Amino acid sequence: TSHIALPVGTALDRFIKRKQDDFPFASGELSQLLRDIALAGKIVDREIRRAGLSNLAGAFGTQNVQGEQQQKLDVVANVRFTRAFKNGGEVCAIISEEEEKIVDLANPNGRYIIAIDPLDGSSNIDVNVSIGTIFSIYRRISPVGGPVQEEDVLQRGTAQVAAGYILFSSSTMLVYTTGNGVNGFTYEPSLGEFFLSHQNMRIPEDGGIYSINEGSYHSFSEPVKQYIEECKERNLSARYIGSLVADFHRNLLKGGIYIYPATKKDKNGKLRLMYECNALAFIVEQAGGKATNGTERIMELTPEVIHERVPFFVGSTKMVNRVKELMQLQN
Ligand code: AHM
Ligand code: MG
Repeated sequence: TSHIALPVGTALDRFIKRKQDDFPFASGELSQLLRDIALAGKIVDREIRRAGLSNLAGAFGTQNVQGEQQQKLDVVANVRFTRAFKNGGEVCAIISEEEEKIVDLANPNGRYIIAIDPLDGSSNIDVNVSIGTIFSIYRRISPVGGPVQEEDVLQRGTAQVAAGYILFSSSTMLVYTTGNGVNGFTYEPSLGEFFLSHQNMRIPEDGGIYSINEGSYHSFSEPVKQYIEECKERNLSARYIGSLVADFHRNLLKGGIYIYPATKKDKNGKLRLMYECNALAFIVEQAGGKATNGTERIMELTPEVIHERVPFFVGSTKMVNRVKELMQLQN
């Protein structure tokens, strides 16, 4: 990371450049890749902002690979990000929540792999609620020049070289880490630039918010139920937008825990290890928090399939530790 702390208000491009200057022997590909993501993010932001007017929102009539209704903006976002990675040339393959299989970008010299949920929380689009993009960046394992292998995309979260999210809300923000802390940038649409607004983000060690879809209470395991009861006894605030990036972002700033546990119906919960959990786990750890599936650290899980789901407990260290303790007592 830079030896000089960059001031709030620094433009994203300059920020990335200054960080790059600290690694004179690095190729600069990762920096370029982050710029590509920011640019695609701006394009998606534009599509979202005009969605209501241009009749873009609404069911697209097809379903994504998880069998859910796919909204038109998901498709748009998927196309925009894919195109940015294809044209940028640094990425050889993508795995996306919107694609059943690995997408080989025919950039055989690309040294990076992307795992992305192009637009998470898409059921919220029609009702004008915040949505987000989540991404992880990995270095490919197989030799450059050859075909992409499964081992390239099925890496553990600990292998991420960078991860981030874009939150499309009352303002649009890009938050990312390259393993040296977390920084947040706010988009200024009239200038078309992201500016550093949240320097070296840290999640409070303990928090006053718990976020879970409590409607499914009766299908949670006993330790999860017990943890919820404890939250109530402590008079914590219940906050659940139902849009992962927005719920995560609020808890990151204010301190709290987000839980999507196993339910009777979904033994592994709902969220995807590769597109949602690993990236947020990397960010939360870099901000001083924790992420677990109840027993193990999210980033140490070995993925078996690209669309794998996993129970997810993420947020302030004390809160995650407590729910983990309850889970372990039961086992
Ligand atoms: P999606 O990837 O299909 O958009 O679903 C993920 C979303 C998350 O944003 C959110 O946290 C969760 O699903 C909400 O699920 P539920 O409605 O079951 O509480
Ligand atoms: Mg999603």
